[in-house]
Amino acid sequence: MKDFQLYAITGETFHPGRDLIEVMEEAIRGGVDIVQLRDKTSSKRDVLQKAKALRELTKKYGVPFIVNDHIDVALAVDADGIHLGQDDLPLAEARKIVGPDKIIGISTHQIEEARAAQAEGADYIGVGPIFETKSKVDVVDPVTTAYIQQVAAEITIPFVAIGGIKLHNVEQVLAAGASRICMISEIVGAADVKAVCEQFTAILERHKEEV
Ligand code: 3NM
Repeated sequence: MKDFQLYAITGETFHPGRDLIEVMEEAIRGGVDIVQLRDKTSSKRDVLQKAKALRELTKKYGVPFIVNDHIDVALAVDADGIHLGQDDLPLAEARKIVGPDKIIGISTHQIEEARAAQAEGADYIGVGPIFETKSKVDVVDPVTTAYIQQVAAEITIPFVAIGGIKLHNVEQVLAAGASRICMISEIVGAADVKAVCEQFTAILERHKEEV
């Protein structure tokens, strides 16, 4: 898969009154290079409509588009991939449905899950929640940057750090060995979405030069 560094997940509760597509376009223009639609509450029809609009947007900018959980929606709009949690369809069954060419990402919260995801053929894994977050219900306790260090030392597929990442703590995440970061609230809840993404992009670029 095409590599990425700044991953934005949708979270409409963080931008009341603002259009989803407008917010995500600002994020992409600020440097977001992969987008995930994550919607745990809307009807399948509404998720499909949002996915269609995001597919069009991401295609326009050449940015990969991932759908969380809804494999049928992902296939219907020809998304680039799907993202699955530990309680969603197992990777092997999902792979049978989407075929060899779609990206499959898996959320992991401990090294055993990371090892399993890699062994089963995940294209990337999520590593988190690094810090406390209110963006995910039933979230496990923060895994801290120690989990990033563990994954960086052992896992060879791309991994992205997630959960409570903010401008003020992102340096800790990068220092622990992550080179890809994923956020909901700090990006889509920002007063100036593009400006925040530009700041993250600059930090990531600076970090790349340092390592
Ligand atoms: N997955 P925010 S943490 C969607 O640990 C999600 O797998 C997590 O939102 C995981 O950037 C999380 O607002 C929420 O903290 C991320």
